Amino acid sequence: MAPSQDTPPFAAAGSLPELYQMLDEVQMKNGWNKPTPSLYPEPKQCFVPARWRYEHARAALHKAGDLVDPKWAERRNLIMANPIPGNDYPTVSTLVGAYQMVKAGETARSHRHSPNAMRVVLEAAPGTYTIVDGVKVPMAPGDVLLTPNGCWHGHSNESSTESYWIDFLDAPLVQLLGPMFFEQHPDTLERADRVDLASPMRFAFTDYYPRLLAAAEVRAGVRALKLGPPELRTFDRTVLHLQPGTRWARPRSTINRIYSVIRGQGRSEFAGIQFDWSGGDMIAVPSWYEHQLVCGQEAVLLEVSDEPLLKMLDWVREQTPAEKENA
Ligand code: GTQ
Repeated sequence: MAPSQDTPPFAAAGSLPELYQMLDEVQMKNGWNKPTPSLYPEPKQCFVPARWRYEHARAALHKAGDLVDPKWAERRNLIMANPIPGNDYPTVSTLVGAYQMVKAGETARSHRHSPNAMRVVLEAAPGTYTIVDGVKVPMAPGDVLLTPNGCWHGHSNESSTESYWIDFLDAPLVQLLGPMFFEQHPDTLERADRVDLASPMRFAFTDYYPRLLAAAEVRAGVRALKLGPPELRTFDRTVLHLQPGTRWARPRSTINRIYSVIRGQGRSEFAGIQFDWSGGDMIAVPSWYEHQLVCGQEAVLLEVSDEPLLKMLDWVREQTPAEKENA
């Protein structure tokens, strides 16, 4: 093939640096001398373990109640951005967690988006609802609610006290892959005439908690109950009951996790750092961090993880004891 006029004079390159310079002209990079390898022996730890205090979020959101009006703000929420330089959004690579508050008598307008969302309720008096596709779904403390990809959802606090909860979304994954869509509801707050106590979008605390306590299998002092169906394709939810005196070691895993504390208190221990936690706190455990869950008295945690996504792709892997030994 005869070189055309816009082919750099590769044949005349006298050295590799000269070749690289010519490659620049045609927007190509050599793959044999990359400054950072594209493939590496095990997962990088790009994100760090972190803990956020509900006490801090609550006080900040209470003040934001004076300063942030849902007439102009889409949501009154606080993002638990993983504390690595330059990051302002993901909590772990695929997921984001946020605290949200809706004042007594207030609504947060309806919208729909391609990210899947889920909430766990921290404080809400009767009369607090998420409106999902035109149906009022009650929000009570400990309840877990789903708003899958494309479902209209808004919030309405018809009680006389502030309602607080945690939102989980797979928006960081959607940002990475590209298929982001977001739309406001034409009616601002979607009309809803019906309350559905048995909505499939709601895992009521009063329903799952007794089932969790009755779970037959106890591993290292921990009972686990996966909530669903319905399921989301990208992340799942498991409630954990930690018996008094639990010390549960979880190996390095490719799964990204966010824990939130439903009841009780305890500690998450990582190599080099540990975080105490109590009701409403959030803990990020990005992929490939070994950790231990420790509690003196009993505790209930909600574990949110991207395991379904990784499973779908055949990328779930844990470090084995032998691999740990040789590391
Ligand atoms: O309440 O619908 O924290 O759509 C982020 C996106 C909350 C919500 C967030 C959302 C919501």
